[in-house]
Amino acid sequence: MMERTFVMLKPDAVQRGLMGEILGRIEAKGHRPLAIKFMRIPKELAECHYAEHKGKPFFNGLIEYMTSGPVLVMVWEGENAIASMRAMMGATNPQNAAMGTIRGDLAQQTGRNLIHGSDGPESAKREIELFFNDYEILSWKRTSDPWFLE
Ligand code: D4T
Repeated sequence: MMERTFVMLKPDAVQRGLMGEILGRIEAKGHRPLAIKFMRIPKELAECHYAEHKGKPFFNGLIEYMTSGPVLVMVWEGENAIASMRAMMGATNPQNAAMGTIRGDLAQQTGRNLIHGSDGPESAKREIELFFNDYEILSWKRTSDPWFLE
């Protein structure tokens, strides 16, 4: 099924110069970018994005980390894009993430795990709407699309 998912390269990915490496993996997989924005997340937006974790012991540290520098927020479209992105990312704790995944190959700990991807259709919709206006999201096809999906 064709799906859209929200993906964020967190401040450590930007600071470590890993944007190109990670974007390259998503592109090479065959997903299609619909929106890409480089931004600094206001504290209120970070708290809203992670509202489900409010009150947990790691919440304040998480908000501090997510607002500590610029991030790259994106909408990607592709076949089963939500589960596919989660699989490419690997487990939340990089120590448990399989080699070959972004976190397994490139990260060390949960509090510095490089990337966020929506965990289901509802969160994808909610997160896309939280970070993007409709006019920022492009509908387009790539000439290479048929080489990924016939
Ligand atoms: P995100 O949402 O950042 O893609 O991560 P996940 O979807 O993989 O994992 P999550 O929602 O359970 O956690 C959100 C965010 O909180 C940080 N975190 C999480 C943390 O610092 N300590 C913890 O114990 C947990 C569970 C990392 C990701």
